[in-house]
Amino acid sequence: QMNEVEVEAFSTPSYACQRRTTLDNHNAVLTDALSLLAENAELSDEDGRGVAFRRAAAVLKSLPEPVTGLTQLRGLPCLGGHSLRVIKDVLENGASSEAEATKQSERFKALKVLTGIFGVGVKTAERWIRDGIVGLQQLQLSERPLNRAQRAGLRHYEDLNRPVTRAEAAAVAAVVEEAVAAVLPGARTTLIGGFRRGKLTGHDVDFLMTHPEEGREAGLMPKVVSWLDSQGFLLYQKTTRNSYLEAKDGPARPPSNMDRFERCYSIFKLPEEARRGGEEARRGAEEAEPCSGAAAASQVKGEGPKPWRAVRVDLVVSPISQFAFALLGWTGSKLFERELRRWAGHEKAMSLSSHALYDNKQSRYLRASSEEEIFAHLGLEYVPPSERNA
Ligand code: DCP
Ligand code: MG
Repeated sequence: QMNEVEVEAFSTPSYACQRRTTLDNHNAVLTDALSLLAENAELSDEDGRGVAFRRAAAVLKSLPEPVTGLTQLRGLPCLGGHSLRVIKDVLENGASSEAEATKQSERFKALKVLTGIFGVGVKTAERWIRDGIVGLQQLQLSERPLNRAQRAGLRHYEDLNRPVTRAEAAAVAAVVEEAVAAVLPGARTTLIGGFRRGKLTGHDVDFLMTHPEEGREAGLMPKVVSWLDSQGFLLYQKTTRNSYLEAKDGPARPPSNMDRFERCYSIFKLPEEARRGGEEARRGAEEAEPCSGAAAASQVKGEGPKPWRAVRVDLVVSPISQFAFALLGWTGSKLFERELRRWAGHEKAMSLSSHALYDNKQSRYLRASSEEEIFAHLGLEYVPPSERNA
């Protein structure tokens, strides 16, 4: 009996936005298993189950120490029966048999490969799998009609499935900043998404652009895109329109994740010298003079690696009046965002979007010019980006 009380139970608040979750995860083996099952559920059109696994993983990510026994988890929120069975399995056997079986399953493997193509969603992947297409070669041989995004996705499959590093993100940032400065002096560019949270790698690089004078941001996106295109930086781009109009007395948004900012989904062609960074590239050119001729010649002959890589880049534009909401809404993590909206709705009778915060009781919008103010409106302690890694 004495032994059982020795290990103290953890305790934690139930919404991820009430917790501080750094990248320092002490329970990676457990959260990897739960995240894999979440991913499988999402790929199987079982979003409810997916969220349940994501919430369970997020609770474990926020713990200050590794979990060693199930008794420590008593009283923790978001740990349902299924998640607890997975955790028990890992604690007792070193791995989750369900996660391992999922990883090995032909269906999961095929869904991963096919949805790994930019422009291919679960529905399309499932249709292809039903027709016996489970890999890239089969897809190419099948001569399925592919849309422009999917053709680009297939062409750059390898690059786009290789994690983007911080150095590469910085190189992309330099290009985007140059574009913005060229087309609208005074406009501001902010790195958002995972890299703003301090992640070392990402699947893409996300940017938010605005101008300190309301309205001056209008038309910025097409100008930036055409500058980038004219400089040869774009392998693919699709811009979507801003259709957000603030209702006079309605809720902030219909219950949807889709954002109505002017947004650009793109694939950048990032030159090797930009990836190495301006400074280093310059030094390299001075010191390596004798070799550079040979390197150039081998490239002309089609030898050696290609001197660039494809990188997924998302650009978003917001008017300055919505900037804080956009910044908060696009910094993530996805679960942190979902939990913020759930907290706002369920605990505060407010609706939060990447555009605004609406108070349903007061029937009015709550203004904010910083993330800190939004947390305050929501009655939450401020959580900095590096601690939003739920
Ligand atoms: N976002 C969101 N809901 C979505 C899509 C995006 O809340 N359906 C927000 C939260 C994300 C941010 O936008 O953090 C950027 O989306 P990404 O898919 O790029 O996710 P991350 O940048 O966090 O991770 P990574 O790019 O490393 O996969
Ligand atoms: Mg990202």
